[in-house]
Amino acid sequence: MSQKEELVAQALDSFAIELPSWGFANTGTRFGKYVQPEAATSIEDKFADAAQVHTLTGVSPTMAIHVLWDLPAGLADVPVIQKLEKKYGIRTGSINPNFFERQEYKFGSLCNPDAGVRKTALQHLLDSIEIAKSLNSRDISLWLSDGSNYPGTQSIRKRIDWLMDSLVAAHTHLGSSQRMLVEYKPFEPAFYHTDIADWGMALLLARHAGPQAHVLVDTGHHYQSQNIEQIVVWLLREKILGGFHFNDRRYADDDLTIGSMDPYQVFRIFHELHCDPEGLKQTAFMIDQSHNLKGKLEAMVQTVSTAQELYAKAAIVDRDRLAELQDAALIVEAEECLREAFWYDVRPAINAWRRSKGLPEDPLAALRSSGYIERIRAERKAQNTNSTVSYA
Ligand code: PSV
Ligand code: MN
Repeated sequence: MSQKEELVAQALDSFAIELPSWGFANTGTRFGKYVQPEAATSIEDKFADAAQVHTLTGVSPTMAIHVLWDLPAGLADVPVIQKLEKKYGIRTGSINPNFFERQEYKFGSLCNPDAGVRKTALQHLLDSIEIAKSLNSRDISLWLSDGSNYPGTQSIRKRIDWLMDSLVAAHTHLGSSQRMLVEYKPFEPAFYHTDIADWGMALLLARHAGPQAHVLVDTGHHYQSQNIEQIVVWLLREKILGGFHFNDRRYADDDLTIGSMDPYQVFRIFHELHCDPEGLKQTAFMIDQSHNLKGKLEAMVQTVSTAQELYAKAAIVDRDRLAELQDAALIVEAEECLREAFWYDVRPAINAWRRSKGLPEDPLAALRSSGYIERIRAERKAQNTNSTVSYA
């Protein structure tokens, strides 16, 4: 094995990426809904689909769960999930409370000016922590749609205090090995201000909440051309990076497959993570994509494979040499050193790694020839054509 092949194999051995339950169900855009007959229609379907992706890729043993969508009865649904975990060999990953679908949340959840609504939202967060405890889930991943659409309509200042208070209160309920991940997003659905708009706000909130709170970076939640790897470096340096929601974007939160627009960006993020092995160990990789045009399973398999490729490329950067070149300000050589890893074709080494694990060399082709999609299409078709579409 060449040194590069060894580095690729080593990197892949410790790489895992979490699948989102919402990525398997039918979802819509604001304008149209294109129903996929094979989409998951129940939490059991989602577990089955996640298991299929994991069988083909070997690196996605956990599935993130959205509380309201997947556990409509809350804690009472935990035994259902536990049964499915056993049946399909997939563990529950991060628990995502839902702060945006109740009618009361029109003007916010944890930041709502109405103390009663804030209490309801906090209770939901505490229930989600209990759900996570019963399912042995480490991460409770928070994304709020809170914000406002027009200047002057809400007190940004008061809302910070309300949010801080809730996060501090919730933090005291975390189990000793649990984490609270704080996700930021600059806009949508709120268009004037969102209460956690960027990584600075998420960082301050997490710091204030307590030592088990970390920042979650969703790659789609940045302004155009923002340098995400620089944010990653800062968060790593502050030991507060908790994880990623991976997707790609061209305009905003487009939910495109990872690296489909800018693979070099994802490579640079992974490179910065490889530069900090301790930080890397603490960082959860999760997919946050919901596809309307691509087949849902195909998109997931494509995403997992692409993530592996970009992670492996970043693993073979000659970091010692790069550091020397940077220190000597040999800028062309330094840039070429980084680019050399990016352009190196890691696919043969990944194929060899897959062979050694008894996995198909081409998971996408294996999915297509497995007959799985045809089977679920036949089984779920009737229900999908009659069902309503949920949004994600
Ligand atoms: C919001 O855009 C978000 O990124 C949050 O992580 C949600 O939980 C997820 O998408 C829902 O699709
Ligand atoms: Mn997200």
